[in-house]
Amino acid sequence: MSESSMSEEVREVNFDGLVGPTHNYAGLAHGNVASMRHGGLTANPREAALQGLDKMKSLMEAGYAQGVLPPQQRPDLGALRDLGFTGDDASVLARAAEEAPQLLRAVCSASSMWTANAATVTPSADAPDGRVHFTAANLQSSFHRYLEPRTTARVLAAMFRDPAHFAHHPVLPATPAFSDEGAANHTRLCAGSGDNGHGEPGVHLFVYGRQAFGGQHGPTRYPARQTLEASQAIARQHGLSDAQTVFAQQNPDAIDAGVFHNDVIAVGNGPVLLYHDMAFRDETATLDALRARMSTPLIPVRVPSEAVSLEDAVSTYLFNSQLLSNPDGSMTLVVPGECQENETVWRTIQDLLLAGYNPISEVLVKDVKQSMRNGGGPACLRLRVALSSAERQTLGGRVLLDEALHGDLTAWVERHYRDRLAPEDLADPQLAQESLTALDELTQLLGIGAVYPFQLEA
Ligand code: SUG
Repeated sequence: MSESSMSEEVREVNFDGLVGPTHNYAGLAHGNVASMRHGGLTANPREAALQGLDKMKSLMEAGYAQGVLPPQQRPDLGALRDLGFTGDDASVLARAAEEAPQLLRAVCSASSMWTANAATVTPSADAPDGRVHFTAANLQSSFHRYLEPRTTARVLAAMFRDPAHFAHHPVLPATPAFSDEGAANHTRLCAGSGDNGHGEPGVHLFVYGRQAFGGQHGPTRYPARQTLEASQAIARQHGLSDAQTVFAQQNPDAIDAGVFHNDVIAVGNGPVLLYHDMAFRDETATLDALRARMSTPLIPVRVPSEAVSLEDAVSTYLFNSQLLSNPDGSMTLVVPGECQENETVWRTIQDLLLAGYNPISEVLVKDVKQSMRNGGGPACLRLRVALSSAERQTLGGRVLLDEALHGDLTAWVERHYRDRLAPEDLADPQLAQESLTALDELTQLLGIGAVYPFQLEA
């Protein structure tokens, strides 16, 4: 097979996280303005899951390859037991609610829906051994998210299971020096656009918030979640060379304004980097380093603070959009509804992005409000995995969305999910039971085998 026909087969698949049945607003994420603001509200898990499925369906119908990742087992009663709560499930829940309500909220979080934080992925086109490489993120910077990686790694191994095509690396040590939040701080740029674009060799931009060992100062108000040392370790695990990587520090002032991941202030696709002028500590050096490594011209689409303030960027999540390649070389930007509700941001989309000299030619607006209230926009909800058709064919389970799977998942949500979940409902043993029943059925529906602790212990 010629090189070009091989690369033609490569497509980016966006694996969206299915929102779990315990979706709630617990105010757990320090430095994530939306999460801090909405803690204590009553959530609607059913609506959240359906909003996610609706986004997936409309992108699938528009011709983009769409996959799904299952949610996690919540409440995580094993985590409560590890912390000294004993007795049957109902007693563990009751005691946690009484003595440590913040822990109960953490073990109920449906935060695995934000699959941009699930892992960092290197496509086979860039890896020396020609395989797709995965490192599940340790998410050690918050307790509720630290609970995710073990199940995430099992799910990824179940889906990407053929060792001839897929390599899975150990989660980095869960300690502050190697704090890792996955693909939310990793952008792969490459020459190509259009259908075969993702098969071209890529340059990997790793954005870190702080350096564990030395380095320049980080943010002072809110935590920096990604370290340089973590990003470097992932690049090493995946076999990426200096010529393929750029490590850039995030602007600490942006983190202090609520930009807790790089994907809240920048998004890239093909040769395009859409970013806010406050994204990087050293904008010029970052762009120069990318240009020096890319084989075709970088197309920077810079949004200045005068057009969109940092505050508007954070409240509308303009940069947490999905930037998707179309067969004709153009690109579509999938923005959250909040962008349309903000006049300045909407005008910038029309005047600067759509009318500008760049491949972005269309904007799609998706309502993911249930997720947005916890600080998760369209781009947070998906993990990008560029896969050749051979790699797609070896996927385990029924995880690529088609009409039938969408229908089955929608019916599953409607059968099992509550439409109202307040903080005081989290101690309800019935909710824990409902959740296990739903997840057991889901693994059968997806055909991915036993991935949850309750299935493995059985
Ligand atoms: O880690 N929110 C998530 C949002 C993650 C968004 N992901 C990306 N930007 N890629 C977080 O801050 C809030 C949960 C709560 O408060 O109930 C939360 O975990």
